[in-house]
Amino acid sequence: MADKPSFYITTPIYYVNAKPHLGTAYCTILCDVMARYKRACGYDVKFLTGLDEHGEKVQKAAEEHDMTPQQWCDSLAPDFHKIWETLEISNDDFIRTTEERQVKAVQYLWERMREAGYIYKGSYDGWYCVHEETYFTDTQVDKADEEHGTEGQHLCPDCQRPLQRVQEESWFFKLSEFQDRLLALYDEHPEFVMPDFRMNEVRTFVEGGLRDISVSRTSFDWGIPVPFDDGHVTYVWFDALLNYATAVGYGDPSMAEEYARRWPAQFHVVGKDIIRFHCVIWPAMLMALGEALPEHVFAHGFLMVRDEETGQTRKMSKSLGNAIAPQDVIDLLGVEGYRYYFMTDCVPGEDGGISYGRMEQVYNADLANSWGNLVSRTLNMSAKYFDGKTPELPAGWETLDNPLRSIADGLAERYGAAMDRVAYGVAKDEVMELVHAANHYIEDSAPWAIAKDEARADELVQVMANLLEAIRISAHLLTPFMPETSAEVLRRLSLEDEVETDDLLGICAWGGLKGGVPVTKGDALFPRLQSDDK
Ligand code: ME8
Repeated sequence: MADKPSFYITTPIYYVNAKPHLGTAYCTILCDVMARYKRACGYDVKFLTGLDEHGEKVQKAAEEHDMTPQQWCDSLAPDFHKIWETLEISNDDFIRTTEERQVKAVQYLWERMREAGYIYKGSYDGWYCVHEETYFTDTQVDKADEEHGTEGQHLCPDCQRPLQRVQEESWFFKLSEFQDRLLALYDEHPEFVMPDFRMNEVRTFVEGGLRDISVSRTSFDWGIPVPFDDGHVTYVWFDALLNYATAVGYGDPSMAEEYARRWPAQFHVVGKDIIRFHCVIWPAMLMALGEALPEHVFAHGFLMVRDEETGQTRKMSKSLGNAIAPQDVIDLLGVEGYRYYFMTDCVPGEDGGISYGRMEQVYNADLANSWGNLVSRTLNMSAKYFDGKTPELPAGWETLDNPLRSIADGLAERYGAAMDRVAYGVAKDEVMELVHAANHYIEDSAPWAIAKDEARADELVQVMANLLEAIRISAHLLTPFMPETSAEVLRRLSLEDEVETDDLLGICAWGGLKGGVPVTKGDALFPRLQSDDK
């Protein structure tokens, strides 16, 4: 492992105040696809997800359920583990901020911050939104009140829920000292914020001036104690952001080697709602600590529900009655169809308009009619014409020109370039070009006609080999999206030893098919959906 380059990718740690939903699943699958792709490219991947368990919001939710905050967190954590397992999430670690490792790391952070002189004690007087766990200034609140016409009631600029006035003694982090260094970071590393259009938002915010932020609370106690000040607990974001470093051993001498190898992270994937925390506060915290900065923060858009009649999109919410539960989508599309739809039909950086109609359309067109159909027709023909096997392959079969080989040449590289910039839809289009071409090739070459003519036996071998090889390569490239069906396709071609690869480029070179080995026809991979199935 140690000789492979490290690739460290993280999801946000989700609040335990609610069960996992389509949005949290979207972000987690997005990371999973990248993690699987990078593993297949030979990286030693660490993929982290977890739960954000402290803060007032969690404390309140626990009180409402007559539980202690820890009991409340413990009661919800299994739901996350369960849904991630169902959705084939291949995370290597799962952090909960109530774990000992996080408590120790946060307390270490406090000591380092104090030594470095980047915190001081003061008093906070301003607005707080418990739902967003975010502070707001009078100016921000006034502006939002004006915009939303809230008639004297002060509402959260982000979520429009009523705000609290907070007046308490607090420790502050000197964020204001980092404006220049943050702007220099954005100039020198424009790829720090992805996609690039999100950078403007971050830059404008920082250019507007930064205030020191309150990083401890005294009015409730569900948080990590500040080690040198009784009665103060850590502000939930000051705690939460550190999880990414904790999980690779920040502040733990017994993990020094791991930390040196893993940190900084290559990718923090987050929703667009929390980029300020990740692109402003987090790098400033790391600068204060003298730690390296993550390479990329990728901000994905929000899932919006598209009304099939009007075509309009709206935020998904329980109160609007348009919320879709992950299980509803799994019931309709299966897990792999679910992953494929969200990862290839929603553009990761933008808001995605989702609808059941579109899900069904994508599933039927791409998976049932194209990919599934290609596999089933080709494997059936191979089994029929070659006695349950793939054809014996004559030397040099892979050197002959044909329309599929010309698409497959350089395909893994084109696909990889798209995957690296999280353009999953573009990567999928590259693979689907080969799949569609293979379906056309079946029609054009009509193997059933060739099979009737003994004089054309060599031609039949070549045509079937080309088709099977196109399937083998497509299965590999679709693996990050649909790991189980791809593995199944490879097994049906007696290529089980290829399922786990760390040389995606090498394995996708034209000509890797095994000749004369059993093929399994198997059930349809993606049975066609009829509209009334949902
Ligand atoms: O913010 N569409 O946790 P959170 C797409 N604990 N993604 C969505 C979404 C939607 N409609 N709704 C939520 C927190 N998400 C903090 C994070 S990290 C150190 C601390 C996803 O449970 C999206 O990725 O509110 C968003 O950023 C995340 O869930 C917020 O999860």
